[in-house]
This record gives sequence, structure tokens and C-alpha cells, in this order.
Amino acid sequence: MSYEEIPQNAHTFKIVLVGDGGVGKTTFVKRHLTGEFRKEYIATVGVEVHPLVFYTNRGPICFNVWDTAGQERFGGLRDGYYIGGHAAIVMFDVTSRDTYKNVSVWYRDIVRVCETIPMVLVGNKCDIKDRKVRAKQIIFHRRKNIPYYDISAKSNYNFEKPFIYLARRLMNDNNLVLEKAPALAPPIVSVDQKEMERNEQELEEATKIPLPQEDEEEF
Ligand SMILES: Nc1nc2c(ncn2[C@@H]2O[C@H](COP(=O)(O)OP(=O)(O)OP(=O)(O)O)[C@@H](O)[C@H]2O)c(=O)[nH]1
Ligand SMILES: [Mg+2]
Repeated sequence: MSYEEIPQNAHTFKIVLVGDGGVGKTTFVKRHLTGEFRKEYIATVGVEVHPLVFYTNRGPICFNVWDTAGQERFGGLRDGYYIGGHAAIVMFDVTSRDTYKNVSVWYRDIVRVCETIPMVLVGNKCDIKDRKVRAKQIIFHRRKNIPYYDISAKSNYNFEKPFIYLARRLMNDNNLVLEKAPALAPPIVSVDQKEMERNEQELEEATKIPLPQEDEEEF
């Protein structure tokens, strides 16, 4: 088994992971086996911290990803969840419009405490055929100038993408690359590669459409 130690010299960052209840935050963070093996529960804040190690050409990076024990279902999270956050991942579920609508609320909560930290938007469960949030409807990230990735926690699809982006921003190096793939739990579902390519293309084309006025948004 290869549950590596966390390297002493790793660059370490706190990542806040937010999004509505049920979007798949816990499933996502548990894919990374070292993180899952070395996680720690902080009872006072009701948070599980997963140290996710990535080996890059800039040395090892340890992302301490904070995952709530579901308190997001009862309104906002406490400031303590955000304080000291170096970067954030905002997640919604591509099969639930409501979770996309709430992205702006999560974004605002992060900015209120963390101001201008690097952020990334991810739409999870893209393995599900009956998608409700289409590529061209995903525009929030363009308004805020942050990247967006379709992901599927259950299939590992694009798992490392948000982390590579955040690592590049935090290390201030656009040439940062992974030197080895992280050890992930085996996929539970598989994605249709052709469909993923179509989605990627749709997302790419959507970036060329002018942004609608905020009050004309489809949701
Ligand atoms: N099809 C599919 N289902 C997923 C995926 N990720 C998570 N799920 C399912 O979505 C449900 C919620 O996942 P969680 O990881 O518990 O979601 P969460 O955001 O941590 O939610 P809470 O902590 O309960 O608020 C579970 O039934 C997961 O199995 C995915 O990529 N694809
Ligand atoms: Mg959870």
C-alpha cells in the first residue's frame, strides 16, 4: 500500500471546500488515499481535515482540505471555517439547479472572510446522464474570473484539475506540473469519454458567448 507520509518539507496550504449539502464534497475529498488515511477530526469546529499531498516539479505540496460534517445544511458556516484559508473550492452538483444558484452565496461567504484568495468552481456528478445544469448556463466563474471544471468524484474524472490550478496560483508558477499522479480510490462509476469530450467542447464554446446582464440570468 502506498499511503505515504506527509513530507516534512511540503508547502502547506489550507483549502476551504464549500457547497450545498449533498453536492459531493466528502466523496470528492475522500478519493485521495493519503488524505483519507491521515485525516484529522477537529471536534470543536466539527470539521474533518484531509491532508492531500501532491508531488510537483516545485516540490511536495500538502493541501489541508477542510470538510464540514454537513453543517452547511443549516445555513452558513462559522467564520472559523474560513479563517486562514489560502484557497477555496466551491462545489455544486450539475444535476441540481438549486446548488448552482447558491454558488454566489458560498462565494460571498468566502470573500467576506478571506478576501481575494485563489478560488475554483467545480460542478460535480458529471457522470450522471440526466444533467440539469448545462455548460452554457455555467457563467458564474466568468463573472469572477475563476476557472471552472466539470468533475465526477465517483469516477475520479478531473480530480486533480482544481488542485493543479490552485497550486499554480499559490506557488505563483504557471509551469507547475504534477510529477506523479496522486493515489486515488478506484472509480465507483465510469464516465463516457465521448460525452466528456462533448461537455468540454460545450464549455469551451460557452466562454465565447457574451455574458448576459445579471438580471437576465436563466436561474
Ligand atoms: N453519481 C455521482 N454521485 C455522487 C458523486 N459524488 C457524490 N455523489 C453522491 O452524492 C451524495 C452526497 O455526497 P456527499 O459526498 O455526502 O456530499 P456532501 O457535499 O459531503 O454533503 P453533506 O456533507 O452531507 O452535506 C452521496 O450519495 C454520494 O454517493 C459523483 O461524482 N457522482
Ligand atoms: Mg459531507
